[in-house]
Amino acid sequence: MAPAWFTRSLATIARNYLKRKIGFVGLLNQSVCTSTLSYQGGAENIETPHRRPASCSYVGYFAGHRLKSTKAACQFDQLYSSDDGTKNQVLDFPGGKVAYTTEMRFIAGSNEDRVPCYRLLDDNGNLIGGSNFKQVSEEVAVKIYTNMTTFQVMDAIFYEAQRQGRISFYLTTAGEEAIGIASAAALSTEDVILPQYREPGVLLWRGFTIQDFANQLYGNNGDSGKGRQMPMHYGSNKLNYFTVSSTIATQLPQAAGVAYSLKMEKKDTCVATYIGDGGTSEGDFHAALNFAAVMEAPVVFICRNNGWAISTHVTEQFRSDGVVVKGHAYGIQAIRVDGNDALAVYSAIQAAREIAITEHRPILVEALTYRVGHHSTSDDSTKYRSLDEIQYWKNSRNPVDRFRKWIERNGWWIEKEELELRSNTRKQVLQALQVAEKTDMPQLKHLFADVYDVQPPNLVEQEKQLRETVNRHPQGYPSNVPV
Ligand SMILES: Cc1ncc(C[n+]2csc(CCOP(=O)(O)OP(=O)(O)O)c2C)c(N)n1
Ligand SMILES: [Mg+2]
Repeated sequence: MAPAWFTRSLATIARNYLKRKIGFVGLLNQSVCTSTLSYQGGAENIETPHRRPASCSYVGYFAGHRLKSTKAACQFDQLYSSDDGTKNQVLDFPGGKVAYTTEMRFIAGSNEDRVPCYRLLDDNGNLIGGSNFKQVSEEVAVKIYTNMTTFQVMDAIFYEAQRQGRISFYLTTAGEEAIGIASAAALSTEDVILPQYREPGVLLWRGFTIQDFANQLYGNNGDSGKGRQMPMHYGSNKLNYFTVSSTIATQLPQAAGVAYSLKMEKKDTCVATYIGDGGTSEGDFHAALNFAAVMEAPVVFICRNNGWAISTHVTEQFRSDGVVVKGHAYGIQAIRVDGNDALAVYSAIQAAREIAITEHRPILVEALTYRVGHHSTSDDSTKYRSLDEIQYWKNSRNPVDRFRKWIERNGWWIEKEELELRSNTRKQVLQALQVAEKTDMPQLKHLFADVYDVQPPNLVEQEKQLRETVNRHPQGYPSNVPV
């Protein structure tokens, strides 16, 4: 009889052959979503790395070209079996008893099927029957929607302001509005946020005004950061929102530390920290997950997997089934959620928060979404992805439209309110830009303040040198910044 590994290899060859033949259909099968909140873990199977051409079909977008499409027994479960007659013998080892086996078996790097994606609303905003979810009140649902709409209007105008040269840099959140805003709705305002950079929706939810956003983009006297950060690097002490850091993933180990301190202080709060798919390749991501798991820190790691890290596609980013499976390696419960379904995001984050606080443990949430805009105003995403792909996500998988259809069907929202909201927001944003433009800039001295109680000699020297340089070359210094 052929050994088990030989039979498995033959099956793999046959599957690969079939996949090449049925490719497209197989990919469709993989993008199926589910609506249960009880998933505990899993992994996938991979084959030869495949470079994804920019023209690749958007239908199989998250299916990944290296993943198998056929159904098979979960190899993950096999990890725990030792059905070879030696199961009664165990090694007593730190962390628990380990069963012996005589079968030489390498653990599969991945599973056949991809981890399902939790969703509640279909693409047309219909609530999927039998859904298991945290109820949302009319008040919260309408606020989620009005925040998403306000954000959309604000985002579009700020982006245009950058194109007109009025501000130096901008990043849109288009396509990912639901993640920031619905997660903020599920959290308490006492929970501490350590953001990446595409979650200003959390700030909007917590009361950061349109004027606050505009002031930060201009770096004027109204900016609580006193103009020391690039545009988009929002922060608010009052709203428990750490200032954005450009350096990818540094917020994650910090979030584990903040969460640990909340636990030591016996606070009934948690930390929510955000990261993009690209950031999960940083060492900080792995250190943070491990640290949080070992220290049992109440932190919800929310990964916005939007398929791209600037121009790097996810299939070139990792070979695992996305991010959700990485929780298992660190002993962290994880869930994959449809990031374009605000109701599912709200429900999953609320459940994650409850577990984090009551059980003192971290949770990993992978939200599948799509960045409809360019990475930033320094990027042109049409150079590495097709217009069809962008249009598909913008139109057919739009998170804001989907949620609106649901609240309209519930009788919570009507067209008239929509028109008023958009027109009022537009006026407010334009007004905020004008005010920000006219507001004075912070004095030069602020560049050297607020880090040390007493300025150290090197900073004293640097400030002196800068002032001398400004005096020598006044024409090279911006006239609107008071010395
Ligand atoms: C440590 C570090 N490395 C590289 C960069 C440059 N950088 C800025 S954003 C980014 C991509 C991050 O991935 P992701 O969040 O998935 O990107 P997005 O979805 O926003 O395009 C990179 C490489 C950085 N800011 N910090
Ligand atoms: Mg990304």
